[in-house]
Amino acid sequence: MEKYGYRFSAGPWNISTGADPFGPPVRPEIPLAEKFVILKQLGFDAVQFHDDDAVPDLDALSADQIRRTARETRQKLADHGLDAEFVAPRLWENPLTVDGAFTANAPEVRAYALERTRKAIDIAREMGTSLMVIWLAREGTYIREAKDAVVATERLVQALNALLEYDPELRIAIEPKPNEPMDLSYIPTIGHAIALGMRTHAPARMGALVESAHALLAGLDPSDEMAFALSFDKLWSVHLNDQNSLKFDQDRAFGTVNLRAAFNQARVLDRHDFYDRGMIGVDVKALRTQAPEVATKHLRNSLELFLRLVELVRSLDQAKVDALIAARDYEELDLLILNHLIGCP
Ligand code: XLS
Ligand code: MG
Repeated sequence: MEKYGYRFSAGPWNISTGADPFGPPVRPEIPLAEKFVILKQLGFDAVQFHDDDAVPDLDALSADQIRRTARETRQKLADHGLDAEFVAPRLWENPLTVDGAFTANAPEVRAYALERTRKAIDIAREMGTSLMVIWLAREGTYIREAKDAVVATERLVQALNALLEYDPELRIAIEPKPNEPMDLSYIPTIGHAIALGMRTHAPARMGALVESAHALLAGLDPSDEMAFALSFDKLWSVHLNDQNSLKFDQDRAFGTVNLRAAFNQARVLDRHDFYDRGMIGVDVKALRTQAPEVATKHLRNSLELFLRLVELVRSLDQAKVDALIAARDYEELDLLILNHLIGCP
């Protein structure tokens, strides 16, 4: 498969048992090493990790044990010809962080969050990556009066500063999301993420990750969110996926709901040399209805569709586009794009 210089990544959580808030697993759990085999076969180059994907139960382990397990995971990864793209601290599952991690009102919870993230940084280092993605899952509120949003923002800056200090090589990409699990989150969009990074003492080491579905949940166009980050040179990774209107975070396979929006994401990335800037990460869930033996096709489809869309981006008659823009004939441009997408000459 021609990959046009792109490198692809996915997380082990993207091969899942199909459990949801309303029902138990419907497919067997697949061991990590087998997931590596599957991802490699599907054409992926790298794996994204939550800290505990790489080192299970890390809260119960010593610093030495954590490093040793991380090294073992890295070896398994290398045995399958894969790299680690990033490590993300899973700060939303421990009962301690029920009301937030870095922005929790309780000081002991904020201390835990920092401690846990430092462990995730140690893991990243052992895994051979300097990139950490932070998804601020529970940094927000259900009840607006429950936290002071100005204080919460300060706390986020302080936490980021402490992490940047802990490892002078570390680069942090914030993955914004407007809601879920919280009703309202503090860093809902890419603009917030970039602004927050600029408040730290090492803004050059602060970047962002745009997830298509998260932008859609914020009512925004994912390609514009990517474009904004690209213009600041802050788009360090993406989570391509799709979302069928404003509901729970669906993580549908890339392009399966809105093909034109997917085309525009591929277009902004390809026109701005993203193949030289970062990896094409996907964050996609197999449908719960998918039978176990075929429950990786969402990954295959996302990767293949991205590459097909890159071909369509490159074969678009740009001279025609420019002429229509010059004539301000945007309705004709509309039809040109639609015809191009459905393969009508
Ligand atoms: C959830 C997020 C999560 C992050 C990684 O909505 O997308 O999967 O990507 O922690
Ligand atoms: Mg994501």
